[in-house]
Amino acid sequence: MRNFSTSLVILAVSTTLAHAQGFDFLYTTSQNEVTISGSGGTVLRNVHPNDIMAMPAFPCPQLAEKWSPRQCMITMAGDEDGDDSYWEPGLMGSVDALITTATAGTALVNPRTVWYSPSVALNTTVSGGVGLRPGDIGRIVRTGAGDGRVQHFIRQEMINQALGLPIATVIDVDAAAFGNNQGLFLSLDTDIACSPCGGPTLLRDGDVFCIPPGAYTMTAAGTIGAVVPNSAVRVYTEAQMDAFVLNAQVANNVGACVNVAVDTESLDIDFSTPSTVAIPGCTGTVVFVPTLIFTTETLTGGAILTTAFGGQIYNSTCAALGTSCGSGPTLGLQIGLRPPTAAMGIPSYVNALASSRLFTYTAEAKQAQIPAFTSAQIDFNTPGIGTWVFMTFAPTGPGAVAPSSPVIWGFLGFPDYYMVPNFMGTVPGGFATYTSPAIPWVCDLVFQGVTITSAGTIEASTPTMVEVF
Ligand SMILES: [Ca+2]
Ligand SMILES: [Ca+2]
Ligand SMILES: [Ca+2]
Repeated sequence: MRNFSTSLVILAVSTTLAHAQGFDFLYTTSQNEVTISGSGGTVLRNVHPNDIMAMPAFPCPQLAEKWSPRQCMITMAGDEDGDDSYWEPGLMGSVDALITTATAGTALVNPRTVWYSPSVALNTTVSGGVGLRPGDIGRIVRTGAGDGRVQHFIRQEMINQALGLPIATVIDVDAAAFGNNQGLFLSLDTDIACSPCGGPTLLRDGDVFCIPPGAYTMTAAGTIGAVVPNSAVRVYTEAQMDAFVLNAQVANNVGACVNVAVDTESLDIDFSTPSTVAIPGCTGTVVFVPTLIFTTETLTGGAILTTAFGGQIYNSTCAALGTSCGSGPTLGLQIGLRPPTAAMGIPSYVNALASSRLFTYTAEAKQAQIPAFTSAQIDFNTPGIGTWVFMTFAPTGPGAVAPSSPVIWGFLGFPDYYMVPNFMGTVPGGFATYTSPAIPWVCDLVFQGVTITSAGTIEASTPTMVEVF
């Protein structure tokens, strides 16, 4: 053990953190997919719509691995539906919108600091309050009241106010981008008659609208505290989004040319093309619309487009993130996912997207529920040369949630550890599986890894749970 620990430190400091030019991306898929890397044969290869994926800018061609597995969300959320089981594979349905409030390309984000919108509401047994609804953008946090609480970046009620809708209207945010000085750009999942800036409007699911910087106030916590009623500005109609898609001349997963948007599914600010379009806002103001990266429901194969130059396939640091119309299907390889066949791309469209600078360190139980007297197996994706594996017992019973505490020495990875950790063993870096001794009790367990980075920091992996029945 001493030997392992010593070599871990020495070898870890001899490697360098990748400081890449260009942007790393977080994204989600609309369907189950598989990583092109195969993720070392671990369960981390199996991608679900409630897993958040990381696609680093380098190396080329780009790979994608899980960054926030659904097991991380499940651990953070606790037994949110009060059924006395932590394991909820369909938690939140899908992550259908993602934003980071850190300056893209500079600050690191983690699963506690990104903001997201679900397609299915997080239940409120643990969180209390309104929870995290499809019309909200928020995250699962620990507060003074405990773990499994929800912090909102913006609430459904405020979006309704900005759109001139009755505040209790049920909506589903399915695309979002935010810039500190640019505003909050959104798209909804269904058409709705509303009254934003400019009066009565049939807002389409393909439309993109903005709550401009002058129309909201930020709280000290960096969330939106209030909005001006009827202040939302439709910045692109669905017809304009159709035109961007058509102009991009991109193929879908069967090689057909895509010429309509149907439903705008993800948005991000395109910092690589920093031009803006000025459009009239309310009360004599002007809204400056940055170039937007976007995806639509029609972009099976996972192509990613930009509004730059009237609509183009977005170019990452490595390649165009889509196949040009007439050159075969968009396969999914361009976003690090494995196509079902050489001639057919992934069925997913990209469902949420946010550029950031990423650190990936994940854990996921091979099986979330195991019988007593069997071993738990935990798959790790470790940056650096090894992981110390820790385990703790989680509270049991309806509405239980595992208590976490800040990792005060970490800067890059998951910011919390689950109490009280017991050291279990080690696994090598990269993809590796930890196998526990047979567990002779009925219990709920949280597993988490710890590693030392090349920067000399001690970092924690995302947590994962195992229920022993
Ligand atoms: Ca449950
Ligand atoms: Ca949503
Ligand atoms: Ca939409």
